[in-house]
Amino acid sequence: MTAHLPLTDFIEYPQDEMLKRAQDNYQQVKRRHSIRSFSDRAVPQAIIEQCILAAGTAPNGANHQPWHFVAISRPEIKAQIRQQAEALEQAFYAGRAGEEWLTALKPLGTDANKPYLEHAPWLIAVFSQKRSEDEGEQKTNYYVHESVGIATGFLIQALHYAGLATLTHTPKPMSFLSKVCGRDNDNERPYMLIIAGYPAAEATIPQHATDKKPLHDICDFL
Ligand code: IYR
Repeated sequence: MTAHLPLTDFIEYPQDEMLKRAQDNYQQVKRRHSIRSFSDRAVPQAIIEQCILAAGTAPNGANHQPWHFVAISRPEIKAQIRQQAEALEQAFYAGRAGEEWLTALKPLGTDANKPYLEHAPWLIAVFSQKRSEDEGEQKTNYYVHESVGIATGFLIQALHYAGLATLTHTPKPMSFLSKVCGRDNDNERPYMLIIAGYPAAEATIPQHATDKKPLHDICDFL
């Protein structure tokens, strides 16, 4: 028999309150927008730590927790990331993306310049792990992509809830992040870079990004 504990921290709400909570949560998450103009105002590490702890509670395969987060605030490391990401993005926007992809990005107004990679106080690199080490033994991880995707979602939500603006960034290829973060090994792959901080005073959101599909387009009830 494996040890099990009683579930003591589940909170039951009356159903009218559940609906209100669900509505409130929707209104809160609706206010999360990807922005591309960050202030250089500092954000205490203690806030980032709590958000990463929240990400680490994500459901995942066999509870192997196949992730690692590298939270970067040092200006010289952010400068390296900006320089290398921009070099890749230049090739992407110069044609590597292909015509269809570039057309899809037009309404967002993005380009190869990524000043926010230096301006924002925090860059959080998320890595996935193929294997975990447990008391010196190597074990295979399961549902790695799903697990790390959920943890990244939790992280974005935690940062938003804390009061920070975010942007997801996936320069292609991302292998340079492994080197910059000192995680260049056979077991770990860079998954995503999350930029977090205060929005710059002039921050905007592309109108295109506010056009969300209605419920009947994204859901069936059977
Ligand atoms: N990584 C590039 C391009 C890009 C791709 C997608 I899909 C986006 O939704 C936004 C941007 C960039 O950051 O500019």
